[in-house]
Amino acid sequence: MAVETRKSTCNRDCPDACGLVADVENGRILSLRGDSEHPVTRGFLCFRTSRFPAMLDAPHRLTRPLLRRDGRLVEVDLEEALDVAASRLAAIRAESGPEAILHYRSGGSLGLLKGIADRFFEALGPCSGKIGDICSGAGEAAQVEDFGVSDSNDLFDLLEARHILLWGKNPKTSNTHLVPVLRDARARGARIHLIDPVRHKSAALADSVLHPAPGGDLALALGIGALLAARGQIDPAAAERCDGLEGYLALVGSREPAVWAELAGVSLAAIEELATALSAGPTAILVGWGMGRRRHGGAIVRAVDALSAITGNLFRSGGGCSFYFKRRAPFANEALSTGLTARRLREPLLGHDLLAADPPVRALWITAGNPVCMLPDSARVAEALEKTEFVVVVDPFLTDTGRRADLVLPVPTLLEDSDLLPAYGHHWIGESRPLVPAPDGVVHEVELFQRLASRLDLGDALAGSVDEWKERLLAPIAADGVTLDALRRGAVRSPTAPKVLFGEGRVRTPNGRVQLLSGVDPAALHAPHERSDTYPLWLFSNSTPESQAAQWARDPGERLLVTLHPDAAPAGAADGAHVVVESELGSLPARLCLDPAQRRDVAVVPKGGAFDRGLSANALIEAVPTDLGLGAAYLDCRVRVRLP
Ligand SMILES: Nc1nc2c(c(=O)[nH]1)N[C@H]1C(S)=C(S)[C@@H](COP(=O)(O)OP(=O)(O)OC[C@H]3O[C@@H](n4cnc5c(=O)[nH]c(N)nc54)[C@H](O)[C@@H]3O)O[C@H]1N2
Ligand SMILES: Nc1nc2c(c(=O)[nH]1)N[C@H]1C(S)=C(S)[C@@H](COP(=O)(O)OP(=O)(O)OC[C@H]3O[C@@H](n4cnc5c(=O)[nH]c(N)nc54)[C@H](O)[C@@H]3O)O[C@H]1N2
Ligand code: SF4
Ligand SMILES: [Mo]
Repeated sequence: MAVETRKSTCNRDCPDACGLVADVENGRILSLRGDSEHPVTRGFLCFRTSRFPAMLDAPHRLTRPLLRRDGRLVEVDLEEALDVAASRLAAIRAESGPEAILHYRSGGSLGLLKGIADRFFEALGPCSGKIGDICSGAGEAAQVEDFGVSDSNDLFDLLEARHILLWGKNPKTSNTHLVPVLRDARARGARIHLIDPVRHKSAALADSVLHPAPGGDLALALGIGALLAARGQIDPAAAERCDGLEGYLALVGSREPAVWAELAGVSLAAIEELATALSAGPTAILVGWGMGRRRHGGAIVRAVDALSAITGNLFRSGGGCSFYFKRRAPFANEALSTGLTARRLREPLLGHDLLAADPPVRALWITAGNPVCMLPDSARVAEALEKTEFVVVVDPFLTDTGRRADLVLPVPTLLEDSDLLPAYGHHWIGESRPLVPAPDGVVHEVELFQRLASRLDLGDALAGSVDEWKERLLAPIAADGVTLDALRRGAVRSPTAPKVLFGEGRVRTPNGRVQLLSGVDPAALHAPHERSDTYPLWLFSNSTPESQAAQWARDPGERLLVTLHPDAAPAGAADGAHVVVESELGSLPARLCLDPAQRRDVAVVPKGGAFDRGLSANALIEAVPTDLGLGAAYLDCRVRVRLP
């Protein structure tokens, strides 16, 4: 059989939404690479997705539904699985109302059509859902408060920047296709400043690297503001473009820059350097998602936003304060979901809220997520699932969450998918189409929910082919040329995204003015320096190139890998030693990696790993919400590392 070249788009929870190109023979992928015609992908893929074809045959790949019988998960056919799902959902709804059914959907696929699950549970009830966002909740809420929207200048507008602040960001690992753009900007003369308590690979991209105290960024940003004010470097237009300038200036002026520097755990010279970078713009700030995952994460992002606004960089080409690309903006999202729910449980406290729910949640439906590994206080999440009467998990693979289900329904993987993929790291829209067919009996999620809907007499609420659903979502931009035909020729830039987001000098708040931060919780400033002799280290659970959250592209090993400065390691423990990482919540066996480039108060582990194998950092992390947006404060976790 001839070798055919096919194209698709990666649907992973990643900012890049890469164009994929595969050579396919006889329904098998011979090679997978990045699309060289895609302006952002530029012909390469990340470690984890370039190795994904091997996952199609992995032992935990699901090709048939699993149903719990006599305590064990056994394979059944799809008809039987859907009959069981429909009859249990119908019975629970009849007895306890749709409120007793909770639908939890995470970002395992960023395809818009995965929202068909939301539509199903709206039509069935509305049923219960979640509120909050463990990924970007605090940062997004902060930007919406300040700017009325969380969106970005065009990605390639970075080429106009003279300075770029990578604030809590590790693009070499988690936003790989930003790297060539940063290199190009640097070749055109931009200086890159990296601000992160952890030393990581992206330091190689930067002209200057600063390692502030964990969570010290609030003091750092306020200190930079104080220095800009003292130097008379506030943009004259700021008074007109911002509300609350007086309050902001009073806040930053409440301490000397040197005092802010000390609170941030940096030198005064470091604050001076960043203030100079911001006043010698255009200066772009790229705000990482990690910083928001702290108790005061919202305040931190607001303090960073303020720097961009008061220096005028926010409104300039080559400037901007980018946290997120508002990927859903151009679509008819209401065709899929109106967001109706019976009640909402808090995502960062899901384990707690499930156990405490009154009336109880009797059926829990989990789509595209692995909460047992990825939500904080994972032992409690696992307990909550085990205590729930009927748990359904929809996933291409068997995960720790699936192992606790009563029913597991397989779906296509990213190489077999068909969907629309706008990105959260640039403004190009891609379409995914199967590079290879899904295994026999594994159907698209649209069809899966349609078959369930017909068993539950939901009428035509979900009716339409996959392509018809795509066309409905594209309706508002079809006249601008974003059609399925166009997408099949290559990714198309969103016609609604301007090159410079706030180029007219106004933001999207009701009065068009930036809402500046003008007060902070004093506790937020002292948190970084709170000394704890019992738990002296801050646990960073950061992205690693080898995995997408809990989905590993290679075996993660027998033990959690923990990286420490040699001075922070237990006395006598050598590189590779077996150690134990302990928090107030739990402890995990680990393997030590010594790195003299790290701060002495940090411990770095991978962000996601298997809970049942003792590899999930979330067994150590308390479930605490962030100050804004109901995110999870994953990074405010203190640990100690000791010998076993
Ligand atoms: N390889 C890979 N790529 C991924 C993912 C993955 O799991 N693996 N996940 C994807 C997902 S879901 C998302 S949301 C994005 C994640 O995007 P990010 O959350 O930006 O990803 P990380 O690379 O973990 O980077 C977080 C960085 O924030 C830093 N940080 C933490 N606390 C602070 C602080 O107080 N101050 C400062 N200045 N920095 C701090 C951490 O040290 C770390 O370097 O990436 C996506 N890309
Ligand atoms: N300690 C710590 N915990 C964290 C973070 C951290 O930085 N530190 N980061 C947080 C962040 S940013 C995020 S986004 C979350 C991620 O949390 P999750 O989204 O729960 O993480 P994943 O392990 O990626 O789980 C996604 C699942 O979706 C499945 N999947 C893939 N494609 C499809 C599909 O098309 N349909 C369906 N139904 N399923 C599919 C995958 O096989 C996988 O099992 O984790 C959070 N947890
Ligand atoms: S995971 Fe991200 S970087 Fe990797 S192929 Fe997919 S979109 Fe590209
Ligand atoms: Mo995320």
